[in-house]
Amino acid sequence: MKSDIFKKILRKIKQYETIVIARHVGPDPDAICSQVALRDAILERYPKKKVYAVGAGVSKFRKYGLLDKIDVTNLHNALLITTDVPNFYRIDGIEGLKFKEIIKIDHHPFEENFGGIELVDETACSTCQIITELLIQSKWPISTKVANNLFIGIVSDSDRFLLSYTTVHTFEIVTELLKRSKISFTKLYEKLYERPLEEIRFRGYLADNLIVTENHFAYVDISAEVIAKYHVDTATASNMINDFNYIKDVYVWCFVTHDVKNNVYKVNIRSKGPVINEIAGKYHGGGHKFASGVRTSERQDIDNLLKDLDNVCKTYKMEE
Ligand SMILES: [Mn+2]
Repeated sequence: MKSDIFKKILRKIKQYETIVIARHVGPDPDAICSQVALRDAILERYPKKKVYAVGAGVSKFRKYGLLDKIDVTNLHNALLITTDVPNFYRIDGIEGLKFKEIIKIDHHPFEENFGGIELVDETACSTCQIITELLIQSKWPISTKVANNLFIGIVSDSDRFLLSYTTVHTFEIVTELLKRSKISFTKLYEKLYERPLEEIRFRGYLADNLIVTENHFAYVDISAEVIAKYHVDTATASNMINDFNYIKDVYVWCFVTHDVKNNVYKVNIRSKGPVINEIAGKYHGGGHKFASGVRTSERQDIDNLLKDLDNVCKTYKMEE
């Protein structure tokens, strides 16, 4: 029963003096907001505890709250809570941490057991949805600061309740969150969706340069020169992948960004039907059935991946 796991988690939080909360590398708003909201909620309930949200900061997400710059190697007997990450190696900022127990809270398809308490709800639209549920069950008061972040994480990961992971339960949880916290949620959209003009122009480039195959597979291969020309960064395209959701007759679409500095190709893939996470898995990637990513330093991997994605569209087209 989910409510039993919630109780167990709340008991562990009560029990530990030092709690470290971590999420995946290359965070998105759900990852950042889930860890920051959980940290703040625990601190509001237990002000004397030492609770840290760790991992590399991302300047554009500073508006959701600051991360704790601490040396985790000095912490002992900590409770480690991971949010929004299914595999241990992708947890950011815990190197050298001697944690005593671990709790995983995640909504990605299950990948591996961390050996602690596992709260994996693949039906949740976001990790923030699960954290909200946990806080509702805890009966702790939910502050404006915490509620704002939870709402942003839910809205962002479900792409404004557009994606298929959005369920009746999502709306129930959100309704409860809004009732309890009374936050001005429509004001938060500006915080979440405001972007620099450079990004809007870059989105125009993506739309202009999208290649669509006869099998209904669409992709853009973005060079380092283009990134420099538009004054954007190597994460910009991946944050725009959902802007291309409703293109008629496109089944799968993908952006490949070449990050020359770190010698890595970052790939974001979305699908309207064909299952793509197994294909991503072949190239050191993974994710959800219809929303996946890949990171590889090999150009050959990219060429093969694009071929595989085109092929999965071809098969899908024949089955249609
Ligand atoms: Mn998420």
